[in-house]
Amino acid sequence: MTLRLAAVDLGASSGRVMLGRVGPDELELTEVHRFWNGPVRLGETLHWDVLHLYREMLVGLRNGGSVEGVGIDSWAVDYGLLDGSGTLLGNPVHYRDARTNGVMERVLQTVPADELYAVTGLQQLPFNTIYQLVAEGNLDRAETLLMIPDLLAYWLTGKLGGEATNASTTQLYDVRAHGWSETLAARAGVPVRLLPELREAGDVIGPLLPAVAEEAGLDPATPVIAVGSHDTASSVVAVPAAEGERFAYISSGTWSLAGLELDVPILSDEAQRANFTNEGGVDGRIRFLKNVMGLWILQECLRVWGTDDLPGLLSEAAAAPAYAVLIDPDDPSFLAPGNMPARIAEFCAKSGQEPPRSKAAAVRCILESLALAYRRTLRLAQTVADREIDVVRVIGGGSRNELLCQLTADACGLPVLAGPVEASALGNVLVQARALGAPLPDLTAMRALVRATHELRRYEPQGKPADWDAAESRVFGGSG
Ligand code: LFR
Repeated sequence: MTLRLAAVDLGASSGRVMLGRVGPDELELTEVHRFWNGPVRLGETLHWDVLHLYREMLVGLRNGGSVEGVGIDSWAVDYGLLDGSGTLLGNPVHYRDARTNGVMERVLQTVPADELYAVTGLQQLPFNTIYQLVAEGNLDRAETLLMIPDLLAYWLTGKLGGEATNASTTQLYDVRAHGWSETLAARAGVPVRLLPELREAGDVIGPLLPAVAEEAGLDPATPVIAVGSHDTASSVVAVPAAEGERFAYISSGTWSLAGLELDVPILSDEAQRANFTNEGGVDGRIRFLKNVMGLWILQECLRVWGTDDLPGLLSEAAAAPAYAVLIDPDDPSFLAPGNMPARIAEFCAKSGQEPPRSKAAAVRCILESLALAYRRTLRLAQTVADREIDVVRVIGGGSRNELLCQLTADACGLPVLAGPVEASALGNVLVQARALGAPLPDLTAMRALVRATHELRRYEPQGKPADWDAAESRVFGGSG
């Protein structure tokens, strides 16, 4: 039996609707609609255009034709607030908006960082949902908080609820109790009534509302199914690792999420100091990882340069001198949208380096710096989790970037296995298929199906490890 399933997969720079076919030896995706997504500045505030996302989702569903299920995943931490009648209060704000500047520091005076980490196990990022809600100020009219995929699912079905993997990124979720931490919410001044009932990946949310079904050209009985609604949770489902393999993963896109899959969270002082996160995965797994700034810096450079000739720049960058200029991609100055080439130059000025002399040199600088950040993060993960890593699995759009994959293998001194590219959409349809009865009992079975149906590319480490050691001490003072 082959199932036809629609995956709505929203990344920070594009959204897509993929039609998945899942059968005993079959796992295939066809892109039926792709659309722009990104920050929209309105006055002083950066928003998401959530009605545009909703509309494009419906266009994609219509293009895909009849399906047995619909699943939605997106980036994390951002949300919409509904009033008591279910009306959206304002356009959701983008996590890169400046409203959270200084808020984390303020909250930590009331709720100490140790307490937050002991309950949530979450890395401190200025845009965590808890800080956004505090930045929001007056929440009197708000009755329900819905994360972006939950908001879209609400519009499709009329059903309110919060899917757990995405809830785990709010810093209001108790990672050991698998539920909202009402105590933390109350301590931070977030009204507990906002937190919706939780659902797990695989739960059926409900059928389409009749009017929505008509607009999307679908049968109104079509179920919307909760998947790992945090895109990174869905993409980790599709890491094609074999049982027992000692792998690390890098989910590579606008962000690079680099880390390990664990069965239980690590809430030690060492993990907290290293600022590792313990986000909730599908089937109760823990995504023990750090956010590395990712291809965002490169995307912003391309935007500022007004070019989309990435292939041309990458081949020039491959031939450019190695280790000429290095940055710390996680420097807070790279977080907000803006003139990244200028910010790279400022970073160089502060760190006593000449700025990159050409676009290709800047690309080389960004990719080598990312590879170094991956090396540092994965080594730290090994130490903190006391685990060995034999292979780095790179998944997501960035797995197509051959130069970055090779540099990652070189910097980490480990083989890189790259692919699949559409990992989050694959994880999305796999979880739906299981919910509908496909014989995919666990992650091992899902991953075996990805392995059997997708070509991967292998990169062996090359070059001299000592060169990367020297590069690392230049950027990070050799503390790694
Ligand atoms: C990746 C991602 C990351 C999250 C960031 C912001 O798309 O979901 O996991 O930290 O976006 O939401």
